[in-house]
Amino acid sequence: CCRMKEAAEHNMKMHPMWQEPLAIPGGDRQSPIDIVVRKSVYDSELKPLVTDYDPQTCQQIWNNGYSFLVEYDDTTDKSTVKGGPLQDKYRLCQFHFHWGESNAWGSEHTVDRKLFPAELHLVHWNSDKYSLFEEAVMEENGLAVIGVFLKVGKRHEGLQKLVDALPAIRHKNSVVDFNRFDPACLLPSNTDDYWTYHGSLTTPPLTESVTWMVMKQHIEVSHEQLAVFRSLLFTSADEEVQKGMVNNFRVQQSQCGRTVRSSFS
Ligand code: SG5
Ligand code: ZN
Repeated sequence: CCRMKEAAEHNMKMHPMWQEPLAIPGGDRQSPIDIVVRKSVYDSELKPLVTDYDPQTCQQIWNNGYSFLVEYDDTTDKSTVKGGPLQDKYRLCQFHFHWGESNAWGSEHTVDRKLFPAELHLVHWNSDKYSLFEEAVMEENGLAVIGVFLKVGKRHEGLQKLVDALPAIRHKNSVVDFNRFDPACLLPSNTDDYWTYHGSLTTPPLTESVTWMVMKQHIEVSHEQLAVFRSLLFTSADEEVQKGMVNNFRVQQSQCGRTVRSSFS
């Protein structure tokens, strides 16, 4: 664990967004990790995930200098996930992606060390137990994140509406209205098969409050669509030296004795 923690600290110091010194939490439940398929444990109690998203809750898309986030109105239970490994109902607040400068890497999680060119994260917070994201983010079972791997292949129709909005938020801190986007269109056709484990946020505050649910099935997007992700910038319009937004993933963290469970055998 310790060596991985050092590596993570090094990675954070180098990070464009993570410029301040950060208190790292305990460190034995950090994300992302490599999912070792033959070490994952099939759990027949793991139910299918139930997502119920209302596209009307989609509000805006913004470049936060690390990724682009599609944000949802989370003041009511209109867009939620339950089931799977979850005891409670969790509300969608945003989704975002991590990607590489080339198609050879970019994902945060890996499967048997296999890297994917990008990874989607749908971030939800426990609205049965907490009343705000900010409250849930500190707590055990506070957050639930669905991870979906992206592979390069044919163009993804659902993703294109998003891709078309990206030129308007090229620079850090730019925001535009973005409405009626159904995040369900980005899920693979089979959401019954997934891996789950207890982990953390992969960006500050790195809190160990996340139930991760990583889909076994990937989605396909075109090289051209990923190229538009890569045309975004880490930097704001007034900065002299502009930096392309690529490789916005955290280094892998140690398993530290955790078990990854699978919903499928
Ligand atoms: C938290 O973690 C952060 C996100 C961050 C994800 O949800 O939220 C907060 O800290 C809100 C107070 O950051 C923001 O929303 C910026 C305000 O997402 C990103 O920075 C985009 C990558 C990271 O979640 S993750 O563990 O699924 N990668
Ligand atoms: Zn993420």
